[in-house]
Amino acid sequence: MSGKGVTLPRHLLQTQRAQGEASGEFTALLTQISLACKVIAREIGRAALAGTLGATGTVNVQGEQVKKLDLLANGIMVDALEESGLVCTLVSEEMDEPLHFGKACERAKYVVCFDPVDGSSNIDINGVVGTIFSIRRRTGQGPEHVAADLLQRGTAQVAAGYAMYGPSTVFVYTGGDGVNGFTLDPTIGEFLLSHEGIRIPGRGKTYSVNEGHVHRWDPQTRRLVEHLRTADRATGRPYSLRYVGSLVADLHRTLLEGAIYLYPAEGDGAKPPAGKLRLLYEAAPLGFVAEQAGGRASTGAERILEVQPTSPHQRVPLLIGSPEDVALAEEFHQGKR
Ligand code: P6P
Repeated sequence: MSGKGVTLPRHLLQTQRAQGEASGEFTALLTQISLACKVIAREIGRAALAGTLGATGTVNVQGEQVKKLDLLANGIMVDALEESGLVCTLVSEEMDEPLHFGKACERAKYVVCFDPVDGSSNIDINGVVGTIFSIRRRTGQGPEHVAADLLQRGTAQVAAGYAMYGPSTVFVYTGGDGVNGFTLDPTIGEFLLSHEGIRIPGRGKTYSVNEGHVHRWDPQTRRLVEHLRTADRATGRPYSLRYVGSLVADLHRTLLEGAIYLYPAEGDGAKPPAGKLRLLYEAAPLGFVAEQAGGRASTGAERILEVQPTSPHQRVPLLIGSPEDVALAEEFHQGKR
């Protein structure tokens, strides 16, 4: 699937020209995000030697342990996006409030939502982690644009993707015209096209979920997982369980091999069941990528890209992957099986 040395900037320019996008600002923004991901990859690669592993001792707006690399990567993304001059507002998992670049807001066209290091619980054990980003266009000028800009449905995304820091560093994105993957060639510091036109298989052979949480699931989710685990040669079951605990790693495998990743609503009896994953900078961007690769992304009840956000750090349940597998999961979720 090699792209014969096509760099990300060259691919962006070719795609933009084909789509008649003359401004070059979209290309510049994606290139700037990819630069930030290269710097994050470098920091992750040397963290054990630079003393940047481990936790900061603080918790984020989600109440989760913040790792040193979470903050380092967040700063790298903020600096890169501010330097671009193309972004008005940022939403990050690591920032309680949206960040507005006052001067840039006078002319910048874009809003970027991102998770600088997703799966950071894997960092200290040298596991795979990733950066997830989502790009939307601003809807208006002036202070009232904040809510309108940030709380747009996933269908308003103009681009989305992720970097995956694994045995190789991969950059996967969609601009609404299919999904392409690039692999970092560290000898030249460029992302080269390596996975052109990614298409997800109609169904897979694995399911990806944290089975240790089975006691928090609703009965429909338990029945779905039991169904997937039950041997039935005619329907290619049982599926195998694959769960990294890093959404980008689990999604990337699902995208390339087919299958389903699910993080269902979880309840502990005290509070109503709720999702864990964040809509603006996890579910919506990956849902855009999945759909553009021929897959699906759902809360179980509705298409992820149609969910109307109500707050920047809103969480949702997520079923994402092969269209047939997600459709099956929805049937269980909706009590049709
Ligand atoms: P659990 C990481 O915190 C994350 O947001 C995703 O990357 C990952 O899939 C999920 O949460 C893991 O959550 O509850 O299984 O540890």
